[in-house]
Amino acid sequence: MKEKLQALRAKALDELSAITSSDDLSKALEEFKVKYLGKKSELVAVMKGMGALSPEERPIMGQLANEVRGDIEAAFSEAREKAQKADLERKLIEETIDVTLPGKSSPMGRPHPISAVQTEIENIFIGLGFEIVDGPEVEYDYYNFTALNIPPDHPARDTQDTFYINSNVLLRTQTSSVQIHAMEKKRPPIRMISPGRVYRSDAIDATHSPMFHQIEGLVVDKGITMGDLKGTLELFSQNLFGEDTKIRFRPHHFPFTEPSAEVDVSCFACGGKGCRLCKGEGWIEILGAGMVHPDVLRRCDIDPDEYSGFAFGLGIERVVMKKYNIDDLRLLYENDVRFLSQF
Ligand code: 2U9
Repeated sequence: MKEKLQALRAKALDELSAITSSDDLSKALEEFKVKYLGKKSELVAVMKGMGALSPEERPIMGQLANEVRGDIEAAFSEAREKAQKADLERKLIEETIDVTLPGKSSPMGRPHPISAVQTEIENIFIGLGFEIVDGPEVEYDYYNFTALNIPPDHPARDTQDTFYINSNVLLRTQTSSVQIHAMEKKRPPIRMISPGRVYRSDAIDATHSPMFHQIEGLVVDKGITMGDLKGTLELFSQNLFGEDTKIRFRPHHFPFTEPSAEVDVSCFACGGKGCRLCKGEGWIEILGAGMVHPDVLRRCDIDPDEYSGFAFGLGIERVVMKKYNIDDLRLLYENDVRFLSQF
């Protein structure tokens, strides 16, 4: 039995030293523990056989068996500790964080040029005491056309080719419908702008799109004149295009305003001398405007003998294209970051 125990110790220690260099250390160590120190190990089997020894031999063999067990356990603990240390060192090397490395930068987003110009225009009008009012994009025919002096057979309906949802519901072609709702609900003084998407059944090309953005403005109060309209649009243009900007009114016709005008701003690229941006004109057409037609006021139960108002409208895309010298409207809708990141 003595030889058996000593041979067992030698075999275990040999096997253990072989394990240290094996690949899957923790698995090999676990298997070793079961094999040499577990309940079904050879050592336990030998110890169980001690009952057959003589009373003199039993304590000597018992002591030897304990020594062998102690040696194997000590060697095992040392090997496991070494393995754990090596594992930790490997992890520390592998998972080192170099705090001096530059971080990964996430690209900063920015508002789309249409949103940026819309916000800029909104802020100018907020500064002039206007409120911003939103309204539905799906609208009754009445609010989009009839209330604005465009009855069912009016030729103006042809020039604003419309997406109809049914015979009296449509996608709004202008945001004036929001202002009709406001005039029905509120009493003057009214000072508001309504920005938003509008829809016209146009084929898309460099200057047309079936969806675009407008801002329309409305002021209704006692004693409002064309002078107020001119002063407001002049201040607005100087804020948006620069303090030397001049404006000019050219007579025009809109069904919902009388008198009506198209409004040009002096070219902010050449100051009015004439250049490519203004096509040699010195002026750029930006706005439509006029005094709110008395019939429009009357339909909203506002007495035109007591109150008067002015209104104006502009297409945001047109302003963006002029401001940033973009010659194709489609670029604004393609969402190509290489294009958008320039603004
Ligand atoms: C009410 C009464 C009148 C708003 C106005 C224009 C002139 C105008 C166009 C500019 C380019 C639309 O985007 S565009 O195609 N708009 O020329 N808009 S006056 O007139 C109103 C608004 C509300 C109650």
